[in-house]
Amino acid sequence: MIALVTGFDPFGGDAVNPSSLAVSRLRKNIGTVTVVTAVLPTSYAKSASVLREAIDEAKPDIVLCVGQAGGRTELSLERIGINVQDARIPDNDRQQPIDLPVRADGPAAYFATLPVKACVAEMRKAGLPAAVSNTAGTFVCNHILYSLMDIIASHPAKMRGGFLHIPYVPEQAARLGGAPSMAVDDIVRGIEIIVATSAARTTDIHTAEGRIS
Ligand code: PCA
Repeated sequence: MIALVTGFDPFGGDAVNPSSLAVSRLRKNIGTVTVVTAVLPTSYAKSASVLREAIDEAKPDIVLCVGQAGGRTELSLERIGINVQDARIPDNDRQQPIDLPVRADGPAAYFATLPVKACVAEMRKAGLPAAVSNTAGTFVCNHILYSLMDIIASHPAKMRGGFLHIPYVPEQAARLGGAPSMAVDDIVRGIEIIVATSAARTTDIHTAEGRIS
């Protein structure tokens, strides 16, 4: 089995993006899964075509895209990507789409097809703070989750996909005063657990993970 795991390059004035830091430290083999990695540009215009190329090259069974969500306290495995682009800040191409769809004629949303609740349960068992998230926001990460599931929907090969939002790393939080953070080694462990759990099972568990907000 092959897993493609992607990170993003730094954006919004940050010197690093913990997602690409963590992805570069992944083991090349997790159990029987071969791990292939790529870094996507934080760009509405370019990220999906770079992802598409990486998918066509790696021919993965599982795709996990990872991105930074500064301010979050947990490893947040996303349930859904929506057909909305509404940027709070410009992306790395200085583009700031507001109230535009990801794909004009596309469905309103796509669900991730990784077993998100089982993955969250396994991360917690390993002592990592983790949660199912019901919004990936409306910036490039949501764009790429939606685009990933849109690519998968029409791709001739069968694969499953999902998206993980991760907190700042301590080096970023040290400069921000009061922001939550997580050590990159813990983020790496979380990603490896998601890959292993997704490879081991195709169905999810039905635990209560609903939230009021
Ligand atoms: N986080 C951004 C885009 C790139 C990244 O790492 C987001 O949450 O949309």
